[in-house]
Amino acid sequence: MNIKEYLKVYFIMGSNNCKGDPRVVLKEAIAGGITMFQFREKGEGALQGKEKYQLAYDLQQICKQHEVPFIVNDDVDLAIKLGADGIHIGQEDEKAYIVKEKAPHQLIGVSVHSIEELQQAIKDKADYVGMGPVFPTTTKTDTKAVQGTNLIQQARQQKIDFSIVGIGGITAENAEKVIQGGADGISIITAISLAMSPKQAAEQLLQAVK
Ligand code: TZP
Ligand code: MG
Repeated sequence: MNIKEYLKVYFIMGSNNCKGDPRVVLKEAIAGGITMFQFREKGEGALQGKEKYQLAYDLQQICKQHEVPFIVNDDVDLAIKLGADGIHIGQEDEKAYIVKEKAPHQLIGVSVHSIEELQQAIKDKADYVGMGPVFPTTTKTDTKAVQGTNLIQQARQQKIDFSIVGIGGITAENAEKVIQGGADGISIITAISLAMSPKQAAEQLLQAVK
């Protein structure tokens, strides 16, 4: 499967995005059809040290059992230690080309907010970029301005055929807009992590991007 297929329904989660056990949420989300998973343990009450490692390990095992790629957010050392399938970094993290040098066999994802940042990510040999927030979100408080699908559309107008996933406030109701805007997939936190049924939520999101 290529990266654009993995990006279709890209679920992101850390322990503070769930009410219950994140392991249970992830198993349900996988049963619903998510195509890739990112462990993003940050913000208020985030686990640290051994506890963080243990949760990451458990979630990675669940992904392995179901052949879902497992990506680690920010923490390059953790990603390398676990032998994760990939690493996702932001603009304020280590530079993508340095991460690629450290982890040449892992997928590298970068959050970008402009065409310049997109071009840089491509130069740095990233494998995909995340663009957002597409819609308003309360999950991440230090986001850039909401931009709809403008930047994604701009990239496509410039014939940039790079792998792009939208992020921020995406639900089954608005997911189609993101794909129509030119994204290869959607990445979501709370529409799955806080759903009454993460399985059903994932199914509906998958349906919306098909
Ligand atoms: N980056 C931009 S918006 C966002 C991140 C990590 C949060 C997305 O969360 P949700 O709950 O899907 O809006
Ligand atoms: Mg980061």
